[in-house]
Amino acid sequence: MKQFLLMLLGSAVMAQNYQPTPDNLKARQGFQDAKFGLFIHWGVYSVLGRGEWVMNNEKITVADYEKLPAQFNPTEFNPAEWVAMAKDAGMKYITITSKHHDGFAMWGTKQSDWDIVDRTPYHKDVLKMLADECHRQGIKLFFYHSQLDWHNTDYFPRGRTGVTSGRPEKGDWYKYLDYMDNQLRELLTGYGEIAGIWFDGMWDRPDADWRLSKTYGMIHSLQPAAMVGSNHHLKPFDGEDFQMFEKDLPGKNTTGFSGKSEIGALPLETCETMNDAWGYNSNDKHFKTPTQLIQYLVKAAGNNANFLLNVGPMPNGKIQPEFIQNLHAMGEWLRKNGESVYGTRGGPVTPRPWGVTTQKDGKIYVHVLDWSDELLALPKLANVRSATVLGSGQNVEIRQVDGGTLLRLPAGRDAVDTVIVLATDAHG
Ligand code: H79
Repeated sequence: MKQFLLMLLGSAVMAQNYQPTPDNLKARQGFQDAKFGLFIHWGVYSVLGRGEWVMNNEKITVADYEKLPAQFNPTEFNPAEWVAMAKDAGMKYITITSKHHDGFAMWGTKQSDWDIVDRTPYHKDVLKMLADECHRQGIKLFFYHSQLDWHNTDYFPRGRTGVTSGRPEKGDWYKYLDYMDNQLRELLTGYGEIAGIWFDGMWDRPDADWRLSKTYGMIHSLQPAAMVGSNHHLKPFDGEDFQMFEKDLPGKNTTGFSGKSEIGALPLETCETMNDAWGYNSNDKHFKTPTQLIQYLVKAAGNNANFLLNVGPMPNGKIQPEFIQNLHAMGEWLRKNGESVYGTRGGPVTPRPWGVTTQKDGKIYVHVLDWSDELLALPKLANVRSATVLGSGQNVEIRQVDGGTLLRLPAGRDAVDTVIVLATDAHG
């Protein structure tokens, strides 16, 4: 009984022992200010051009999948171009797959030879090349890291996926976790300042002992400002610094797996694809339009969340032109309207069918995304001194009425987003 109580006490203490450093708290603010990032899914799967789940979906065995690296030679890869593209789009950080579910390391890991340096004719550490360029151009870099592994034999007992990989029915789980920790240590010691680690795949074995406190503790001790997040589709665990939602705005569950993602108190992020694929899919022409992408960014900001928008580069190292064009269009919009997004937090009016609000520095930005009528009624907003259209500065009539605040919207509505700036007395 006594032992049981001690155990309970132990786990209660363990569950609450993470104290973020001041630098980490500052990084969280900077992260929320940044609002817009580039997600990059790149691995040997790009050779097949059928997405990053191809090994699992097409039941490719490890033995056959191991034939891919020999065909992966991204001689056209130019990290300066990628970073310039992200900056042109108005993105403030990059999150790239260091290892996806296929276990293939996109850097010269010493923990195995299942990596780009040892197995491909390219022989170069693309993460190092990208990290150096990010530091040179002053853009933050996160690593996406899959905890799930379809290649490592010690990922055993296996979970919901990766069961058709032809691996032996035995393995040492804790040896696998050591391997993962050792790989993470390489990433956090050999690549300069890392903004954070974006974990994915825990949902493959929801009941396994993932030894999170050890892994998270190691990351926080190696780089205290680096932010840890995990796409486990649950509410955040102790030791995490941000919370992400895959293909869903916070609180929404259109994917079917965000149902338990209760919104916590940490900085939020939502990620989306430009077509329907994360990893390069040569047949996927289902591109979202620039308007849809901009509106998603605005809605994310109105939901107090960042937007991490994905590209899946081709096996030659280039990014397909459709992606580049749409990213450029987003940058054009942000160069004119970025004030209403960057550095903001979710506004005083929670998201509505007509749009969202954001706020910063004594200003409320009313983003009218879908409203054709002249009058827009908001809940009562006291202390508003003036209302103008962002960009033109055109005056907007505002009237306090019983039970609310009315805006008379300009006749020429912007098809993407009509932004009304309310100057308030409150400074914050
Ligand atoms: O990296 C990208 C995807 O490859 C990865 N996350 C993004 C960022 C991803 N992996 N899986 N999913 C997205 C969808 C997850 C589906 C799930 Fe299930 C539903 C996980 C648990 C329930 C399907 C069914 C997979 C396991 C059981």
